Amino acid sequence: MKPLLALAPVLFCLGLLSGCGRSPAPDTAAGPAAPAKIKIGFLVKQPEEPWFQFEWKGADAAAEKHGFEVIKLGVADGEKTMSAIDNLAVAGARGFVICTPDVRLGPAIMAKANQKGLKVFSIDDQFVGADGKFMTEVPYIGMSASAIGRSAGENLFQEMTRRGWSPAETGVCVVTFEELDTARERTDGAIAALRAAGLPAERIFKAPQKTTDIPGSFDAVNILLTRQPSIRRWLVAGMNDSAVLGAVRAMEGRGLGADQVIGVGINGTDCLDELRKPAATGFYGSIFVSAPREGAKAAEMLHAWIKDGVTPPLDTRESGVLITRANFESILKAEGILP
Ligand code: FCA
Repeated sequence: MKPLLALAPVLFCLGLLSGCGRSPAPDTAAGPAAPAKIKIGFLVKQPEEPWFQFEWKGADAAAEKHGFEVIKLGVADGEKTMSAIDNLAVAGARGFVICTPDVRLGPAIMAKANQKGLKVFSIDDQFVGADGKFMTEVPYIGMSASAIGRSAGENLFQEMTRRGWSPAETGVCVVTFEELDTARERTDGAIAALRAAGLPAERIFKAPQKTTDIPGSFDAVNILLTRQPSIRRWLVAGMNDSAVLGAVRAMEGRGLGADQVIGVGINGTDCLDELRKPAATGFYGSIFVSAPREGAKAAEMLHAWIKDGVTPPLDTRESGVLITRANFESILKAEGILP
């Protein structure tokens, strides 16, 4: 083991967590010390993405309300995930919520958590077992991925019809990340809705992204646009806002702007700066799902499981609603996302 890595739990313990490893304060003359708060971890694969920051916000609000503590950590890969679980155990956490960086880590995460006596609640990206099937025995909360994808497709078609574009002169760019089930279910849903609305299969083009961020989508869509230079009107779908934002940027690079591009993302949290731009862009809207609500629910269910032995439901799904430049502020204010 690298020396720094070996020191990591100790540094983590000393630096990040006050009270770590200490026994509860002794009773004082003023009365017995308050019982130590239950601690849970909340590990996310992409802490730089606003979606996950909003999940953390929701978890913090739940912790405040119910009197527990949340240790928030980014886990970009398998190694970081495994050491984060060790660190949580050292810090006295009793369980954790996790959006794993790789769904195939599910069995390894469960083995490590069981060894440390930690309860696990999975969020967004459902664990996949060695047999390739979802690990449905691990409690999970996430999007109704197919329905939300279909909603993106339906809204794309509606806006295309409103603009009077014909299917024959329109291309559909679907930014895909099919190795992740929730992503594939969303983009398959969008394609199914567009096919059902009458878009011909040969006008639908997949752009597979290598990484699930804006640069990953930008690169994938540039390849598609080089192959299809004659298409000058595009509908854009993808697994989340970042996928659609990368596509919109790539299209702008080819001179295709708000009049030629209709993009509908998913999440509704990672497009706020885009929707606030003074002039419209090709990013028309997003299917908003409440990240704070998901984060809060996951944290609350895990806390109740630890504290009172309330077994959480194994599968909880959240639905979504379209936001656009016209309505995002009022919807997100009502949801508590915007002040
Ligand atoms: C995945 C995506 C996130 C978000 C989440 C619900 O983890 O990477 O952007 O859409 O599902």
